[in-house]
Amino acid sequence: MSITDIIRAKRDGRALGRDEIDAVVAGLADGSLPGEQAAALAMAILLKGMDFTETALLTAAMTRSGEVIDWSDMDLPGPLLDKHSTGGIGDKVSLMLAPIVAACGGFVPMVSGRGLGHTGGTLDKLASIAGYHAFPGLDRFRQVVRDTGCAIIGQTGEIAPADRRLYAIRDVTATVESLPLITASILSKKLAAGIRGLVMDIKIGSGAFMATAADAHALAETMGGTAATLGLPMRTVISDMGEVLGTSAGNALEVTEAIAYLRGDA
Ligand code: IUR
Repeated sequence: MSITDIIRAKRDGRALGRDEIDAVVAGLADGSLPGEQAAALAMAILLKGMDFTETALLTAAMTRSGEVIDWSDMDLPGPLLDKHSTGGIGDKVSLMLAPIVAACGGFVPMVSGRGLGHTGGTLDKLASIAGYHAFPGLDRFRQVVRDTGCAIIGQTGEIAPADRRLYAIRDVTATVESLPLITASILSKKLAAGIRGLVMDIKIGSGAFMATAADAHALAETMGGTAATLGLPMRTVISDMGEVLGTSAGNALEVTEAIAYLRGDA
């Protein structure tokens, strides 16, 4: 089986099998898959789609392409949980929710991204704190989650490296919008962080990355079916991003607002 055969199979609408998907992901992670072949396959997936089984196989392979954080030696006295938002202008929920879940006894190892399109990501907001160390290494990440209940970091080279490479290729080949690729990208990072439960907040409206309800429902269905196939408990919320959440929009302003809210000042 050559990579060209795999691209041709997907181009012609055939479902890919485990060996084919594993070969592609291995080549993405070790750099042996040329960018033009990864781009052609991403476009074939965007045009022909993937079923839940293929999307789950892709997600699992991308999860295994790097480190999968093992928490078992820490005997954490609560569940490992996370929430992910597709993002929108003034969406600062992660900054508030991670400490709230920690205060309730959960543990939140959040791997966050930068903004997409016109929306700012959680990592962009945290970067406005002078000295914030967003790439601390996995040992330090684990310690902070154990000691405080939550930590938010960026995607390091250790977490789902196949996703990092594929995302960079999607970004310049007009293939970001593929639902199976979005699903595998988000869920592989969550699974690599070792979580056991996820809330997925899919935003719609003028301040969101996805503008229409139909797109949001389609993503919810793909993510829900894939998470179920992988045995990850997940709930999906579709929520309105037609206006700023809270009172501020802008990275530093949103951090200030979130801190004031958590202190009970707002
Ligand atoms: N966030 C991710 O981590 N991956 C994606 O493909 C998108 C958002 I779109």
